[in-house]
Amino acid sequence: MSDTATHLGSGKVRELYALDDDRLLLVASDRISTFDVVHPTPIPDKGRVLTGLSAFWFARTKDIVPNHLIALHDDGRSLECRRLEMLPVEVVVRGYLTGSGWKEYQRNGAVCGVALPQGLRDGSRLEPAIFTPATKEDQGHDENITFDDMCRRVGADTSQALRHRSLAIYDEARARAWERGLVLADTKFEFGRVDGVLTLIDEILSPDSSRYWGREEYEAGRLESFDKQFARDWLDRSGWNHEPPAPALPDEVIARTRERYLEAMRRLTGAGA
Ligand code: PZK
Repeated sequence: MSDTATHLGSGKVRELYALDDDRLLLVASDRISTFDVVHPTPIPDKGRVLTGLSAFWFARTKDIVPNHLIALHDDGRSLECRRLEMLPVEVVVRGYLTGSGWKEYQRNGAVCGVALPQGLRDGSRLEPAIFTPATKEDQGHDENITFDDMCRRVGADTSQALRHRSLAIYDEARARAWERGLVLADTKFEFGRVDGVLTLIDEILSPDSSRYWGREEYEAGRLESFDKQFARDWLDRSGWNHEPPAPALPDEVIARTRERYLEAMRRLTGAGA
């Protein structure tokens, strides 16, 4: 990294630096969070896997929507990107009903104002996938909003363009993931604008910005995080109450979790199509 980079902020597991007025550096650490709490023990190679996957998907989707990526740095875990004006919404595309979408559906029969058929279950595949925007909250969890709410915040034309492009990227990624033994349940995108051009930013289609399940497990009826399930299972057995501080993970759990990240990378980016 440049000696003169200015630290702009920290996410739970990432750091953001300004290189100059026009360029940022997004650095993914090896830190892992579960139940929203960061663990004291890193997962070796996790930052490199997330950054590599994000760069892979930026390259494969650039014809659907331009993105902020300038270069993947030699350390493998830093992305140099264009600094631009962020839109004040995040967008989630869901091709499977689970998590907060499943909760909302059980209450309302709809998610973010999108009505869904009756009788769906946790994990039901959605065809077509649904576009579910949310506000970005400084503290606490992002709040789901309807498409009309989104239009009031960022404009109707922008909202329609983001919906169309987000769904197109998701469809492409879901199809590839499925062929390669993964279920891309849902994923979050953030966008910015530069000279009026909508541009995809942040990291995309990584296991931290997306929910990936194993296809084999899914087809057997199990909705298990492809990457974090070993850690979650061990934590459940440990009796941890999900309050900070998070316990250190044992070496065996670290090694198996690391292997899952590497396997996700191999499946999604590896040779054979
Ligand atoms: C930007 N974040 C989130 C990420 C953090 C915070 N291309 C861009 N232009 C301007 N701003 C951002 C981006 C991007 N990407 C992203 N905050 C601002 C974030 C990682 C660590 F602390």
